[in-house]
Amino acid sequence: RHRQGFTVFFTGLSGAGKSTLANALLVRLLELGTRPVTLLDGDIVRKHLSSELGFSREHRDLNVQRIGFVASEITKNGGIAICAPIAPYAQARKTVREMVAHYGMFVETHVSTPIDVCEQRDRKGLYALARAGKIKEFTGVSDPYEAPESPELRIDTSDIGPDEAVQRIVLKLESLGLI
Ligand code: GGZ
Repeated sequence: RHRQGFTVFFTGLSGAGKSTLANALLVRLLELGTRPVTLLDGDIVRKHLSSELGFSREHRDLNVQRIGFVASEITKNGGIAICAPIAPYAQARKTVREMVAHYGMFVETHVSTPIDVCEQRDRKGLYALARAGKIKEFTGVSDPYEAPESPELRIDTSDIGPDEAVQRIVLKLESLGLI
């Protein structure tokens, strides 16, 4: 049982709640203990794997590709990868999906919290800086976000809290026979 690995890939705007959900899901999956779990959070990857990259389309795509490669290796070896980059471009997400799907399920989860909510939260003050023109190419302000058309899951964190969101993801993983 549970021999096959899988990847949960969160995508959404800055401040949408990707990291919060990814961390809560990590805790839950570790409790279940079915497989080793690896979290590839956006800022951790940026620090340790993509420190030379900026936020042009090319650099974002390369960043997302690297995350996808690591996730596919984890999936190949029977583990669980949880990824949480913005990943604004549909084509890059599709490439990652194909890379992972070769070895196990790719559960794309769109964290669809509307931009006005993200901007009202503005926990790191980045939206204010972006509006003031002090951060260029900021997703949702001066750079695109291509929302997924048919993700496995869509979660708006202005509707539900992290516990309920994690419960929904767990139910999805159960219905897919993954846990
Ligand atoms: C978007 C930016 C930018 C720009 C810095 N656009 O909320 P955060 O702060 O902690 O997470 C965001 C993070 C985005 O990095 P990712 O690797 O997830 O992006 S991508 O998937 O597109 O490669 C944000 C911060 O970096 N940040 N400048 N211009 N977010």
